[in-house]
Amino acid sequence: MKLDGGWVCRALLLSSLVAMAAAASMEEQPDADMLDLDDEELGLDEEEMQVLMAEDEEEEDEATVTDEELPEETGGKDVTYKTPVPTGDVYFAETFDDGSLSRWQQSKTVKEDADDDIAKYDGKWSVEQLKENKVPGDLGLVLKSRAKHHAIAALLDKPFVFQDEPLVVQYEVNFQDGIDCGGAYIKLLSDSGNLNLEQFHDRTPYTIMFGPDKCGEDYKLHFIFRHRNPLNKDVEEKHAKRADVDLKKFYTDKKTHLYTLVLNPDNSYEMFIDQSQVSRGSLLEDVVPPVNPPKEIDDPNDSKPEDWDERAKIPDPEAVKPDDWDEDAPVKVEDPDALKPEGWLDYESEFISDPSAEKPEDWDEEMDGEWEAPQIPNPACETAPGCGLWKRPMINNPLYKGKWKPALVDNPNYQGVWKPRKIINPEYFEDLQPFRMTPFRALGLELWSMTSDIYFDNFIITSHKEVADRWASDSWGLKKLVASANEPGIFAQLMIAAEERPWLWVIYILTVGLPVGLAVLFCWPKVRTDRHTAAPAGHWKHRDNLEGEEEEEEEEEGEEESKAPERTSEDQVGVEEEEDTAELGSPQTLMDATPLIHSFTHSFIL
Ligand SMILES: [Ca+2]
Repeated sequence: MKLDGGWVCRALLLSSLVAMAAAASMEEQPDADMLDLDDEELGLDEEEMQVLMAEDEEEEDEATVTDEELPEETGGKDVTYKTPVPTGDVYFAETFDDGSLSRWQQSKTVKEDADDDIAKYDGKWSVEQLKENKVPGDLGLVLKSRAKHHAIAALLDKPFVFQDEPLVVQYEVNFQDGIDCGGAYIKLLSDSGNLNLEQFHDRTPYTIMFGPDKCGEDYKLHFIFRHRNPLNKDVEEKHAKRADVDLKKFYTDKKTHLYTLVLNPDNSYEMFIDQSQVSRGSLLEDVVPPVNPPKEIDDPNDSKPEDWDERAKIPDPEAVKPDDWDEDAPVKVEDPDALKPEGWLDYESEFISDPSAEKPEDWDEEMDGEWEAPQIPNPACETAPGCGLWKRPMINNPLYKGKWKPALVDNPNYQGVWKPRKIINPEYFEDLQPFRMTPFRALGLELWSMTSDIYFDNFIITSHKEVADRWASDSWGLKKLVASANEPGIFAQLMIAAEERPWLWVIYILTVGLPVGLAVLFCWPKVRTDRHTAAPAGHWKHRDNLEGEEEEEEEEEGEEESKAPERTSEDQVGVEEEEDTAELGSPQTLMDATPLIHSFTHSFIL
């Protein structure tokens, strides 16, 4: 028993130390990640590193202050921001870093079918820095109003025409105040000839709608395109299937996320968040409703014939009710085996007239009728199994069969479930190139939100994914770097997590607290014994010779204490040397080295 206790003690101490060491190493992890990010994602030449300072003095001051704070924020790494420049051909690129909306047009119209007080597109837009994890010099477009309609749009450098080149659309969104109910999607406005950005509203024809949207607990990443029916020229919205990942974290963590849509001339599409693919599919197969209608449809003029037999099974016409089948046999019958309990009082009534009752004095027999005493339970029955006429209890009738029904057999005339015949769909067409959508020539945001301060930045429209990727590493990559550097350590994260989910404390206590607690529980009595032993070395030596019962040990403790002073310091040294030599020997001697472990733990804590 003593031996087991010692090992348990050591195991607990060891597990506690491992847990502490693991926590310590995890705490170092964010720094390591940050450094990796720094090296990989900055990717900027020294010559390129210039701080873009805002033009007016106020902004300049702000940028300077933030810049001074930045080394601390980024763990000592100096992050220098330069407005990104597209590294290839683009249709549109916008950083907002010049602080103006000069190329953007705010809508001056009203939303159709909306209440008068909110119909106007009067939601405010602003160009400003992120509220948290600022990158000095980096500005973005911010939706500023709650519960208002916002609409703003900008013309592309040149219209995008869907031919043989892919379409890559990318931008950043940060729900700085979270998102209650609202969208952060963009619309690529169709090149309709009469496109007027001042009149941009919810019905303005668009070619593609793409981006995050959220209401209630429904987190969406829209990719909708408007397809023109080549026969009747009707336009219909086609919705891509839902993303394969849980989107909630992207919309609620108040970080800047990067949304990318890639459409290819082979009709494949891909969606990325933070450069990780979250959905892919085909415009021909993975959108609802499908681009191409079915070749055949049910004939609307066909109807089921009256004599169509859809019964797969029918009652067996050959079956005959067996002669001994008694449909009238009752469900329950009296139990013929029941016996009247002994002592049953056949001639006593269950209730009798109350003998103590008296006719009230004011009883008027003419008015009230003849007086009768009230009925009470018969006292004679209280001690008997029963009174009055004994009846047999009812049981299930073993002869009961109920109504006879013939068994079901396969219907020889079964014709299957009726379906209308198919005819060629008069509206059938086959568009094998849904990628070739209506050209677009403006990018617009037409949004309603119950939460303000939605931040947008770094819109880019190009045909080259690598251009968008490079653009992202020069812009969003820096935002990510700063945000990562400002991440709380693992300890703080655990505390934050526990604030939201108090049950996590149970896990923490089990993983760290319990081993420590048990270690103290198991080891404490030994420590106390060790401490009040005057000559530890002699004591260890003595205990080596013990076979192990605690009672014996306690009994002999007094003797040890009286013997101990007789030992010389040299004796003790000699014994200690012996102990050191023997320390790696048997488990017993290992157990006896507990003070060493205590000493080690003590110095670790210090
Ligand atoms: Ca920017």
